Amino acid sequence: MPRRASRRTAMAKKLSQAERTALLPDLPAWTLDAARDGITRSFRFKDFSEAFGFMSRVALLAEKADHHPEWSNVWNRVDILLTTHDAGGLSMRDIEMAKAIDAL
Ligand code: H2B
Repeated sequence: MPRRASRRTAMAKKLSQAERTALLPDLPAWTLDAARDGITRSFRFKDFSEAFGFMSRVALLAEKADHHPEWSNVWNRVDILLTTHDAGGLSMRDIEMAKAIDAL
């Protein structure tokens, strides 16, 4: 079994309304995307090099967590959407990834 597959214990579950109400205030920079049932944040950097450096650090976090962002980059801007494909929406894995990204 690949190492990263064994790192996840159970399939993530979508967060309940009560869980969202409790958890989202800790992520004030993130916006709920109702259509995708995920959270989004847009980052701006000095230039492409800074933006891509940030993306490299997020990529390392994502591989380690086996949880990957949907994102796009245009020069100094990085737009990120976090949603859990296995759960079909927002899960604790997205909250944890958003906190890890905020901490970079
Ligand atoms: N990333 C996200 N955002 N959601 C997932 O459900 C997901 C993932 N599942 N990264 C992982 C990979 C899964 O496909 C692999 C096989 O573990």
